[in-house]
Amino acid sequence: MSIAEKFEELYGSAPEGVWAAPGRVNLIGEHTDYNDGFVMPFALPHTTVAAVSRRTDGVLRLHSADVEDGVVELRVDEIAPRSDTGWTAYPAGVVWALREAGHAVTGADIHLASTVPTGAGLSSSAALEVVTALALDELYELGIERPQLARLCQRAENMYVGAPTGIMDQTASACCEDGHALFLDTRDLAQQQIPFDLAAEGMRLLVVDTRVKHAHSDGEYGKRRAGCEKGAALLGVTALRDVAYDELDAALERLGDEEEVRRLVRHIVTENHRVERVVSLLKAGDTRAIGPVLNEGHASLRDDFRISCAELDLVVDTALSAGALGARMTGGGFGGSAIVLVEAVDAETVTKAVEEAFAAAGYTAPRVFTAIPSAGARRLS
Ligand code: GAF
Repeated sequence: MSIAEKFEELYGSAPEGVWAAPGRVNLIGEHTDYNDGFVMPFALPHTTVAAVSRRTDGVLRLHSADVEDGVVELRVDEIAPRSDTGWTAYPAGVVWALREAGHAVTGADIHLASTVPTGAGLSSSAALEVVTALALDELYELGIERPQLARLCQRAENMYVGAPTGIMDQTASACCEDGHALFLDTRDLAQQQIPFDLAAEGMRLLVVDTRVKHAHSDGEYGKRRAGCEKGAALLGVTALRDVAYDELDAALERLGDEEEVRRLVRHIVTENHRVERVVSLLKAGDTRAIGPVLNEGHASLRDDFRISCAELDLVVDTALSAGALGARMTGGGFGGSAIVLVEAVDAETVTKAVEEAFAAAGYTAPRVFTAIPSAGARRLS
């Protein structure tokens, strides 16, 4: 049954439209987005699809093919931050954020279905938020530009769901383009679409989902964010983005014995520099040379930011020993996925090596797939 047919079965008439928004992989630039820094995600072919119709009676009905909740019914004038905790918080949070921004959204019937793996660090939450926001933006003719739509979705996640995340995932889902990675300056949301077609160059980027579930609303993400903000305050800057790479040593010295803050600052400043290096290498057509930069990024997340885990480290170490060009964890950390850059001819060997290492360690078998840079959110029908 198609998503539109399911909508009709649930709600008694055909949807006004069907939209899709993708999950993402981040190539480089981790935890820099709440430090006004640089990120470089690209959209996956995996999407969350929403069939949607407007309502005028203040009722919001939500249904997902992926959970067994049945139809959840809410009232748009009663939904409030932190009032629900399950999957419905994401679409309801978007309705709340739109209304709070002054947009007259008077209700909706929504049916969702997703192929974005959940808890895998691939932004299933952002896909859910962005598809809801785009559908309502178009149906209610709100005329919100994509970057601002992403901001509203981030607000829903921060205020309504209660996860203190940055702007990367929602912007990736809303703004990425087929065959490109998105170089985003999270300070002013300036974007550059960078051509990223590994297949044409005989390479592949593998995503290895460790199956270790992670969440952003628990304390560790927030602790890193608070530590970065403390670092910026101690250094007298608006955000760690303002610490230039060649001023890093001096900045670390000024932080004295604040050892934990020093490590966080070192990661953010070097990571912003790594994004700029990857952008330069890709623009120069020197794609293979990004491999070592990815490796440095992983070491920094593991040793300085301390958000890796044994399973992610095993993917990276095994893949590199088996001949990968570069590898690192991607996304928020504490589980989720790693990315592995390989020559296409080595993809199978590297995949097998990782699978065998997981089996030998007694870990749940990882899910491995090739990431194809795909289109951002769009209307399907
Ligand atoms: C998660 C967050 F949602 C993003 O905003 C970003 O901070 C990322 O972790 C780490 O780079 O995906």
